[in-house]
Amino acid sequence: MTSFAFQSDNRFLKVQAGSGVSPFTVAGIAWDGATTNRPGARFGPRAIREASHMLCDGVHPLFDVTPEGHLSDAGDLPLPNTSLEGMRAAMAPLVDALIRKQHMAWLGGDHSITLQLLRCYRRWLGRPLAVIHFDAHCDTWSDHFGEPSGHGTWVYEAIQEGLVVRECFMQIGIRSAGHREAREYVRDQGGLIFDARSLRGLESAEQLAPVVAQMRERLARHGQPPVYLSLDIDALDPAFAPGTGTPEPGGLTTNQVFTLLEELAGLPFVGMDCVEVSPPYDHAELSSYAAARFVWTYLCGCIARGAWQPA
Ligand SMILES: [Mn+2]
Repeated sequence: MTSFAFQSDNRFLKVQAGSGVSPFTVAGIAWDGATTNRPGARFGPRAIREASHMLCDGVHPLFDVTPEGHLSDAGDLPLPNTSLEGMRAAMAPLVDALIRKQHMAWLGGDHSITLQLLRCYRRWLGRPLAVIHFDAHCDTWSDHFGEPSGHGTWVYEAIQEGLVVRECFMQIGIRSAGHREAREYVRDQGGLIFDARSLRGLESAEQLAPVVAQMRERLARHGQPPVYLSLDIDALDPAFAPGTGTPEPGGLTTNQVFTLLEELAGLPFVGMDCVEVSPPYDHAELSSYAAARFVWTYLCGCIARGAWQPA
């Protein structure tokens, strides 16, 4: 497979290269062929890795751990730069092999990658997943401007395909314009939506405690399914993350996301992705730094409080 210029040979936190050598592994999915507005998320993995180097010798201030010694970087998946279908077909066996060996954190890429990731996890785990989904957009559209699939359809498709526990699909930060049918789809299916409006002014652990409690209660009530975290950087307000393809003012603060990631640590997470970082539209690398620190926080939370590991 050709290695494209935008693919990264850098490593997250400068950890060792490779897979199957540590309990946690990062991999990039440098593909942005399904973006609606501004492209550039194919450069995301490279920029997030670069930004992560700020954290190389860092011990997390809350979790008191460092991913060093727990983490490796498998590089960017060698994917064709062709159609969405072609990319997903090439992605499937690579993802299947990686998730069997270690707990993965995926660096996007646009949000269309998440559908194929969920298909692989669903097949591997043999049961539907809970999803915690940070995003400005509901991603529940039933078509992508005439195409069956894109970066704004994966939630609809994941629910339709039975990849997820409907009642345990939980969205945070939603505020995009759209018809009621799409906006309320997850709630209509039994899931939870904490839209950006309802989260205004809630930032500390105390203020967000009712949100966290509701999420934990929902998971407990449905047999504590394995949890997948999908974090679209555009959940943040463009003031905090301008480098993204479809920015929506009125979003979350970085502190709101950090508080939620910290308070949700210890859930049976099986993996995560951080998507839609588009470095060409970034300023002062704000979005890449936020993304790197979110991934780092997730990994430190998993190391300190426990998470799912392949048997
Ligand atoms: Mn989005």
